[in-house]
Amino acid sequence: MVSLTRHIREQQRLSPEVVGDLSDMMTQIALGGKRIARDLCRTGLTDMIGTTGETNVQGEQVQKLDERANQIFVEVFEQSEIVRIVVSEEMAEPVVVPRAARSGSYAVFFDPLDGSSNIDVNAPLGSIFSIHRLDAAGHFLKEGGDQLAGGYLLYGPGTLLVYTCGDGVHQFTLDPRDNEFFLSIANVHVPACGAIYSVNEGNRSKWSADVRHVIDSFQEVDPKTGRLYTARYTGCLVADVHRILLKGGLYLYPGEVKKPEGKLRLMYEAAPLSFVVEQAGGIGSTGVERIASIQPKSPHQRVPLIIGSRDDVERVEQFLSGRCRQLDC
Ligand code: AHM
Ligand code: MG
Repeated sequence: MVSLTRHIREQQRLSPEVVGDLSDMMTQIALGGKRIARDLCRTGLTDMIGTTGETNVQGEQVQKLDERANQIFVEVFEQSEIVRIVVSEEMAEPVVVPRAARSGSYAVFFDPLDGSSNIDVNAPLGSIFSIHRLDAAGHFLKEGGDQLAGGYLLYGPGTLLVYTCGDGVHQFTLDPRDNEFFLSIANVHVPACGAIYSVNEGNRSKWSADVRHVIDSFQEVDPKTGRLYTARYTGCLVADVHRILLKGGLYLYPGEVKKPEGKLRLMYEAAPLSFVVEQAGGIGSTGVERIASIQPKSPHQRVPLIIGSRDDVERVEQFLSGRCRQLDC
């Protein structure tokens, strides 16, 4: 049994000093995940269902559990002497951690509870994290390709932690008997193509003709291969992308005619999930450019996301970027 701590300590690609820092930060993230998982186990028995009455920086209703999960992560990072900046979906402004205001050399971005519409119905939820090193000037808004580590927790029937620090993707499972994460899949590889597509088809009337054409193509039998896709959509990005990571296929949250930037956030949704999927051999794209090379302009910036198996995403990219007007090329 390989614990998360031991796995990080054995990372060869990073310097011993960075390995020590990463181990500390991942221990804190794992602690936050354990606390959230424990709260979620008691859904319906506490007064944590429903909204707080507040609206967050995204203009979305804040659920009580969104607020609780955010508080849990902020508390675990308040103990840190190395994380200087914390950015969360639930907080309008980046927060400076007092203990690390001078010494800290990292910024952590997180979505404390992803898939909030699933809270009331006991369906899967996630937490997403992304770690960047600050540069000499203390800048923390960097492109996805600059991440030191990224990953997510998935709260389903079991609790999983999936992370990469640029040397493959590794899945850990929380063993409730020991309250410890143990390695359950090393070096995850996303199949080069798959037969699952994951998109909210209720948004069809908001899409451009090109996006509609792409989605329609999943409902046709591929004349060359005979492949027919099947649809899966949970409403939780982490759960849907995790399925794609293990089984292949693609997840799409495209831009809309009146909202070309789409819904999902670059720094704590699209970039860390793209880091994971690309480390597993897949692609994270907006449809016209790779997520990893986008220069962020603001902490809560949104981007369209098309992510998953290499061949499936490339096929869509080639069509949407105008490089090929045939979807089967
Ligand atoms: P959230 O972080 O506020 O929960 O929003 C992100 C979620 C994703 O988990 C999910 O894929 C998507 O939004 C669902 O949006 P929609 O209901 O528009 O399909
Ligand atoms: Mg989210």
